[in-house]
Amino acid sequence: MTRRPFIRAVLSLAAAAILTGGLPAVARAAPLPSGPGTNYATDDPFTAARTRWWRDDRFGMFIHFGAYSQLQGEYRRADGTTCRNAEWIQRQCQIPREEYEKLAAGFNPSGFDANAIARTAKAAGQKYVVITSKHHEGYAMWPTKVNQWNLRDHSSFDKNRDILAELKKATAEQGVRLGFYYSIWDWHDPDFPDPATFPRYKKRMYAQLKELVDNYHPAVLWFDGEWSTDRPNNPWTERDGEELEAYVRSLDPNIVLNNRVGKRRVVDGDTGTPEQEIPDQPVAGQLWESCMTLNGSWGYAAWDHDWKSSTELTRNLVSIASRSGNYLLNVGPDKLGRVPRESVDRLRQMGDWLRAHGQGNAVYGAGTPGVVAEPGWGVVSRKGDRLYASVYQWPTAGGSLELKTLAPFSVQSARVLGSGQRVRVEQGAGTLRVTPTGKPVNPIATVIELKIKTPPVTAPGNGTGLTAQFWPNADFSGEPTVTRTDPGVNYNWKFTGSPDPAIPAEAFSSRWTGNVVPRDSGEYTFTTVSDDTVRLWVNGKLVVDNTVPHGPAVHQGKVSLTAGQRYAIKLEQTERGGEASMKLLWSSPNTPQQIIPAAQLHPAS
Ligand code: H79
Repeated sequence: MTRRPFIRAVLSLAAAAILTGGLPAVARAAPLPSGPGTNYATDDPFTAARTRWWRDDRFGMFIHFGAYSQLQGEYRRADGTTCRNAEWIQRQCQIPREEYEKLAAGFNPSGFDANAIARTAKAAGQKYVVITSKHHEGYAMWPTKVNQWNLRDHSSFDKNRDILAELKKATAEQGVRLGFYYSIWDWHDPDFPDPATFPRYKKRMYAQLKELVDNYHPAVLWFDGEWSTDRPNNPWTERDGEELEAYVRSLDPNIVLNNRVGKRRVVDGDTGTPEQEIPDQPVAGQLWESCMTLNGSWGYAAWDHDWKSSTELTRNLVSIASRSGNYLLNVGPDKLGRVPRESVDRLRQMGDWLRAHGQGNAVYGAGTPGVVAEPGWGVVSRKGDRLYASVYQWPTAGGSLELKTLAPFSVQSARVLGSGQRVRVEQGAGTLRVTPTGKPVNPIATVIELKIKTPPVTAPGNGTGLTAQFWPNADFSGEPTVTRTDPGVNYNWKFTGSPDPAIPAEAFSSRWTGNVVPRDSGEYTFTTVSDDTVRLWVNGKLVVDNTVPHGPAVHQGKVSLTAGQRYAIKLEQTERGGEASMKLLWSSPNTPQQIIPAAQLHPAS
């Protein structure tokens, strides 16, 4: 991205001020990247320094707090009947706008204690907090200058308080990061539902996001409400997502973004967002984070006593970490801003488990084990040369725990965290039998740590990338317009971008050729993220083959490779209109999922 000359920046600022009709201008020091030659994939989130903390931290606190909290989950109509919901209460209970505004005017969360919340997160072992800055109701929880529909200007709350600033300070003091949820869908802004006026809403949304970034420097922006609906209408499109993602990255390139910044796809943002569910294996092509409630509600609901047990919650966290995901676990403060005792207790119990005997090693900085399959009696995570077997069903006396091995390794030592008992380990063909000799340490999960040794990496790699060729047509006809060496295949061209300024965004074809050299031996999974078509050959074998034009799609193929050997590789992609992307990742028992790095790739000779 090149910088505009200063004078043009000043002119564009002035123009923006005129266009927004007195609203805070969306200040742009540089134009947003777009057009042929733009690649929206700024780095590989699986390995980038930017996402390092997020990939290691694994456990965050979600906070749903808004004007809806004032109702505490129940709306009493004039006729005496009641209707129950939490953060969707305005819509689901069809509360008239004027009445909802009247209720919000009485909102006074005087008991909101940022220090207590930050301490609760810390005690739970949660390393980051994501709080709703604005939910679907459109009510801003900070003193935004964009409108009056916010906690300072439309409430009975202390005008001198700013709960997001309080939370920023309190979390920083605890060494916990802070991020913001922001709903694209907005039930309050009259310009939102009409495509004709939607651009005016978008300007206000951009201005609010700039306030959030400039004033609070969030580590995460967690978008939501990006889906299509007609009650009320949501005009948000993939193109809007392309622009918003570029806009947020222009405000602060370090922010971790979820995929609801676009349309919740593998090519949107940095992180996938399974909601109220846990994938049963690592998500292909994208980092991921499961968000879940502690009971059945996001916002506070006085009637919801359906609390999950700390056993279930802790096992969820350990299971998620063993599949290289994060857990964003929600609390909903009541109308005074107080986190329910039941939530605090459960979080505290999770923290107790994580702190005890170093069991947190099974979670923080840990991920999928690679060398063993997930067993039926618990889960196994891995951190470097340690496997952490979190045992949910402890074997009866003399019984053993079986693991199916997926690659060769030896076990150097084994111990039960928090117990001096001996652990017998027998390695068979394709199996590992682990036999503890004593009692489990605790009923949530008892962790067996195995120190392992994998074959040494004999081919660290000295490659530079693949030969890349690009044609300004969708069928590889004629000579390529551009030939170069690409350090990896990590492209998210979306609608406006393309491989090169000389390649038009609407129709092109791409081919990468050369050799791939694995660092170690084993079965490699090649993953492509592509749009509109893809074909991948490894060692002459066609392992991914989809020539039916598609939107952003993930395909996988497996190939057994030997360390240090050169294998011919060829990848083809075509763009036939709309969006385009092409990413090439791999994983193996000892290689976590990532864009295939340049060091393991060699151009065609
Ligand atoms: O912020 C939380 C939820 O309010 C929000 N995302 C999380 C993080 C969310 N929005 N939608 N959904 C979750 C799922 C949508 C469910 C729906 Fe319905 C089914 C919308 C309409 C029917 C649930 C049930 C909401 C209203 C009735």
